Amino acid sequence: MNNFTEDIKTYLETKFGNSIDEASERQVYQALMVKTRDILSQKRYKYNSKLKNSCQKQVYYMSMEFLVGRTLRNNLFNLGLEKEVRELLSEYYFDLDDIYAMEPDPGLGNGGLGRLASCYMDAATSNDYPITGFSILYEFGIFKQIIKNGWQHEYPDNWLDMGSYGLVYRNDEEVEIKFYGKTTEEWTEKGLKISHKDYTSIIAEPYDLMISGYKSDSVNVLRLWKSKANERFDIKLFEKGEYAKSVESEVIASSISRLLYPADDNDNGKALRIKQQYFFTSASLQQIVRKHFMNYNTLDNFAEKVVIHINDTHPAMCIPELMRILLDEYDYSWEKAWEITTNTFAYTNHTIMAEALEKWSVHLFEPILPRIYTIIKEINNRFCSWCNEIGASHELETMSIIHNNMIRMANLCIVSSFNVNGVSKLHSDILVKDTFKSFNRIYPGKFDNVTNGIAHRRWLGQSNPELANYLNNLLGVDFINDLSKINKLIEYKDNEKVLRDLEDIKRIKKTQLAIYIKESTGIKVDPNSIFDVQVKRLHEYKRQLLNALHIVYLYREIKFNGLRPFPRTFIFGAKASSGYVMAKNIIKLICSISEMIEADPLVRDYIKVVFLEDYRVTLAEMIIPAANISEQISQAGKEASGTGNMKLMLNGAITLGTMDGANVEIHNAVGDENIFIFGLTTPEVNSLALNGYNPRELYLNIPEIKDTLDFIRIIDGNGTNFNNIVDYLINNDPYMCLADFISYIESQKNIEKTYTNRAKWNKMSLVNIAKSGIFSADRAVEEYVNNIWKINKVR
Ligand code: 26V
Repeated sequence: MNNFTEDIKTYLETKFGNSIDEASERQVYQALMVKTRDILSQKRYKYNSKLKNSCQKQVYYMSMEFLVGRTLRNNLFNLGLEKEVRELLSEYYFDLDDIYAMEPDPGLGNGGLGRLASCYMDAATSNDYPITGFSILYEFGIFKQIIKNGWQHEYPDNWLDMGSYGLVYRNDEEVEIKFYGKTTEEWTEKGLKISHKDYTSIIAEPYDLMISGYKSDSVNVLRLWKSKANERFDIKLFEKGEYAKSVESEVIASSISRLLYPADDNDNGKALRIKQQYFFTSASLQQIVRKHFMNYNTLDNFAEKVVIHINDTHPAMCIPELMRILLDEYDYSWEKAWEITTNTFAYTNHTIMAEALEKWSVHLFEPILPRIYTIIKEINNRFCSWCNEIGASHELETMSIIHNNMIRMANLCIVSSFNVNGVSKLHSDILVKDTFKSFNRIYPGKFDNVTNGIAHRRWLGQSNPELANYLNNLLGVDFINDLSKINKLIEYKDNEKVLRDLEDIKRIKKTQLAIYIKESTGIKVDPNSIFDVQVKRLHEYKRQLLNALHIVYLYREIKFNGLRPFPRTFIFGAKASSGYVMAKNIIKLICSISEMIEADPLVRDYIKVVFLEDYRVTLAEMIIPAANISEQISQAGKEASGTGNMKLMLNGAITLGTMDGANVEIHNAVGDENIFIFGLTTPEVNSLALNGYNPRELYLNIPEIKDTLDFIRIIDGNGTNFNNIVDYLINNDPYMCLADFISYIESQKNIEKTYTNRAKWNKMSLVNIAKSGIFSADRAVEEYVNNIWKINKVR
């Protein structure tokens, strides 16, 4: 540690010519970022040599998204350096928390899928598993959301200006990626050779982000690829007189890693998205194969030493890319290449929402990636013939990879992977019984489940140190190392003092959040009120609208029917895809309800609505520890798992949820009496849809629904009205908000009643914390390791 202190001082002196007491916060920030990265690089070097010597199997985790969150606090926490650094800085009147706050939150993802990838990198590293993440170094991460007059506006997130200090540029490992052009076949002495001509050449530059493990010697890497034009290639073209073409590489290169697509619903017709996908999968695969060949001088044992995990279908082009490399660059036969490929890949499905299941039009795809397209076509031809042989041809309508001139990426992944998993028990069941049931018939045993998990070291250890320290002292077990030990807390479920202490800690976190809310929205909220939290992407299926309907219902009850409820603060955080009109209208509605309440001297003493702008990892770390209620109210069967539900539970919030995704498993863990479950179940939703769902009838026959919807028509959004939303609910209501409305408000009443019995509430909260052990990412990673990856720890 002395060394680290000295290193910081030396850096400040040599880099800025300042002693630490002359340094600015900005300089101290930079020094800490760079020096922490250097420690990790050094540790990485040792870890790497162990890894090399052991010749063990490794995992490569492919994901278009990693929501890493701020890195400095995470790294200092993991390295056990936080306390010392804090002391050093305070000697010179710096506050470490202010320094932390200078780091941009790298928003290289949209939501749960990207955050999950980061939780798994953290957990696998803390448990000493060899894993490398691959993604894109987006110049602009997910947009910054600003709410103006209730409407979402998007601004670029230029995170690299302050965020690049943690990255290591590895210019020794650049690779070339080829787009467009045409392929030709030539007979050579080695047989039929495919060559790719007249292509546009792009260079992928690797930047490494070190991932530290908690109290461990392991340092894994998240490799982020940045695109740049291939200058050598340009000059050649230029010399050949193809001036226009020489600029093409520049144009494509400058766009590929420019921005993260800020959508998690569909990418129909986006050529740039195809290029992004191929760019990072090709770069990663080329590097993996090259490294393997250098180590073993053969690729025959590739699948024994390498497992490549595909996080949703976005990296699916890994599959034809590995085939291409094996066939065209290493002269493998189709059969041998296919055997290696199908033993290498494992695929996780994260959604059954039809819009989000990726499909590419052949017309768009083929010109961009001519060779990759012919390989996919051949995979499909062989798959279809095989289905004919086994008598499954009648199911090709759903199973074939190319259908109606569209390439169905999930089908490609299922056919080509040795394992396919869903992300919660319910979701995995739906995959085999419904979405992919034909595949399950022809590939028995290929499908399984790994319920998601969260990095509790971040979501409790770092974001709620008050609770973490308290539990540490109380339980005397290292649950930060092993979350299953948190179960010991259950022994205190009737201990009044412990229950009161937990309530006090919650109050501290609520007070901290209340200060932030005041600063950011101007709304003064009471930490004694119930903090009712719904934070997640804005989607119709997640039903933020149902939550809003309940608030309007309460508003009316207070205003017109004399209801005097226990005070409640409804807290929302949600980004909408930039082109998602309904989602943006729902944000506007929530903000307008908030204003309406604030303008009403009677109602505002009982309920408050705050919409916190720019929901992101850093904000989640502030909101989640302060929550009393965790709203997980998606239509049953739609939320694959959810992971916010787990983070909130771990921090003592009680779930108000449908039987959807991992809520089902939370319900199982805590028991019926420690959760609020409402609404239709998945089979009920399905049969209602089948028999014809009629929301208008509900509107006409149920006064609570009618009054609420009629009232929404007269809410004034500063010139905007919400008739469109009301009409949508009455005429269509695709996610059945109205069908679940009465059940939802009943549960909400029950919550209020329960909350006023503080002892009972606190006990429920304690049980939730105590039972959260199974939702640790350590458990999930262990399941991936044992059931799918079959890898060992680095020793
Ligand atoms: C889909 C698409 C579609 C094309 C446009 C870009 C894009 C970007 C992301 C996605 C991902 C959609 C799937 C997804 O986010 N699933 C979520 O995964 C979480 C982790 O498993 C899970 O907890 C959530 O329930 C699930 O919605």
